[in-house]
Amino acid sequence: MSELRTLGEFIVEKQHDFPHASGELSSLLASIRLAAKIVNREINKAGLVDITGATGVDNIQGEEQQKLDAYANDKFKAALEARDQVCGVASEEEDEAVAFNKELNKNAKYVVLMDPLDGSTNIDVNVSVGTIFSIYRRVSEVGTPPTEEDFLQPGNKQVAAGYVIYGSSTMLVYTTGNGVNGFTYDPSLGTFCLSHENMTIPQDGRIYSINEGNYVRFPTGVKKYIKFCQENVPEDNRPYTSRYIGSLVADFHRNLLKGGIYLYPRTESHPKGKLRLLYECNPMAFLIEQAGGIATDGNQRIMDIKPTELHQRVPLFIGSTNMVKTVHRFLEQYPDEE
Ligand code: AHM
Ligand code: MG
Repeated sequence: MSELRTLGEFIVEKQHDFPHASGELSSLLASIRLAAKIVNREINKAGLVDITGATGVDNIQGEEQQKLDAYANDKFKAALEARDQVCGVASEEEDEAVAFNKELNKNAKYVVLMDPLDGSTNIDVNVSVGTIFSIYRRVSEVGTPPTEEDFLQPGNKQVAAGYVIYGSSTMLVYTTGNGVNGFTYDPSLGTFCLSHENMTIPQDGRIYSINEGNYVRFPTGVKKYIKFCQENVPEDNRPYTSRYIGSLVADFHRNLLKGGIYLYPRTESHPKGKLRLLYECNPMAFLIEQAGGIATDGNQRIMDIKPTELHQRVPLFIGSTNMVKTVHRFLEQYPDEE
């Protein structure tokens, strides 16, 4: 790891990748970096102060909101609103998209979509959680409030996406469409330092990540794929291994480094899958493609799906290219009646 290259410097160094947006995107990423540090500080105190547990409020999707969910949402929103690049955000924790109305945000060109604290049910048990973000250029006219159209763009229009993983160390991993780079937080310096340059995912992997508790409710093709992993040995002669943390960010991060596949298919209780297209699937799909992998809903490329609603859910198959392709073969071979 090079302590000599900080995230801030790296962003500025790379800003020529954006001829029409040089300083703006850099400043936007700086607000995400700042909010990540604040949330990281708070997460590290979990257990010491009264910040774990539920708020007693459910979010729009009927899921119990955790105190840190609400905290992270507020901090990311505030950091983005405090600068003049973002005209509005959509968040997993907000019912509707939020338009920033301050004079400062009037001429902003970007919208941000985020899952401020992914995997938050893991906080109380000291397991890794994360923040996922996705950045788009608005399509509506600058100077007017953002519209639904700005937030419902397909993933292939993302200009940047990334995540922060609050794990055994805290990392920020992002892409602006020119590869994926990872930065590890050094708390003694208060700085993210470049630690994982130009991250790529192996084409083949050995890890499959899926909530097998839902096995009987999976589509037949997915069941067959799981059996395939259990009964076969990859060419390198080391058997497949099952790893599931239940924090998408953490499962994704491990698979990105080691090679693997993460699957969240439709189930009886979640007939469209559980994960949200805009806050979770699209940003992760952008990252995985930039790292040389693929992401689909079992049928089509995640980033080509035209969103119809903010909190839309889709099945997700994401990771090493050859593993996702193998799942597809099983899904085609064993189609279920819908
Ligand atoms: P969340 O955004 O409400 O935390 O839900 C998303 C999480 C993912 O991080 C994780 O992979 C998945 O839900 C786990 O779901 P399940 O418990 O159904 O396996
Ligand atoms: Mg989530």
